[in-house]
Amino acid sequence: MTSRQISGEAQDITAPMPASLRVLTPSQRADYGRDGFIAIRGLVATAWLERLVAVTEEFVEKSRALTESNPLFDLEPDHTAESPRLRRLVSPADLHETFWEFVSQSVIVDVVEDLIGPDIKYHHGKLNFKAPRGGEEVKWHQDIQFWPHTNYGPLTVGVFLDDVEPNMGNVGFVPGSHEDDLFDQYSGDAWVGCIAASDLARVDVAQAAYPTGPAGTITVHNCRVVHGSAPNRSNRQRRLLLQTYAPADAFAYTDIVKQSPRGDTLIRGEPARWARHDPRPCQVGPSRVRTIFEVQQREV
Ligand SMILES: O=C(O)CCC(=O)C(=O)O
Repeated sequence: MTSRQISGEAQDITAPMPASLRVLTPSQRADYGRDGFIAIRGLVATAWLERLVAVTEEFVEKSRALTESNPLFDLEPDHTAESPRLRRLVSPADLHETFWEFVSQSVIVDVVEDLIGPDIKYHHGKLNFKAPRGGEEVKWHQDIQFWPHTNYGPLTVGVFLDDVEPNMGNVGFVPGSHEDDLFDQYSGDAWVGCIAASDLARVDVAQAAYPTGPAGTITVHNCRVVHGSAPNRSNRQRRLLLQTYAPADAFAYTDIVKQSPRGDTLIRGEPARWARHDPRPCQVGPSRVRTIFEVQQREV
């Protein structure tokens, strides 16, 4: 497998422009098409944020009883009952109706519709934490190799549950990288879930944008965009609710979310009768992986 995978003509990452947009301005939609990501400050209303934070805190309380990670709770090595330090709550929409209502019915689905059209599948989600003065680095990577699909329409919406300033482990996105190579995220036979240093030399990570904003700010990034995040160097926690959606005509090559009851569910519009294929090859990561933190931190 080589890391240069640009054979075949790319398709648009957006659906055809609808007669009217639900949330985005035409220029935000164009920015997404050009850069592969956008950020919208303070989009999610306070009432929603309060509900999301309240259920998040319920899960943090539950984590106090744990001494090691399990399939739902990914813990930092120094997690304790007195001072819980989570890295991730896996698949929150399967665990609480509030999360499911938010990911399947809120304004963020309208944003997704503006970008990928009216027929939408929820693919999977997670709640990533970065504890104060810690949190793990997430190395530069592209998402689609983790959950390959027949086309590159899938995207991920990140919702800030906290006010995010610089140096809080905010995610950096490399503009335009969705149009470049798809990189090999194996190292030999091992799945490492990140881009090799030798390949990174070809990515202009110095140009990465690191959106900040008040709680309720969202980011939307395409599944090919190179992105990553540093540890949280501040004294405040950074909680980021991430959910991935796919146009109905993007079909997953692996059953990676099949263990999730709500994974790969049509949430809006009609099911597709035809799969749409992007001619560019897609690397296929393993069907069963630990979380990105575990995979990347064990990289040799
Ligand atoms: O939580 C973060 O900082 C980044 C997460 C991320 O990029 C991912 O889970 O793919």
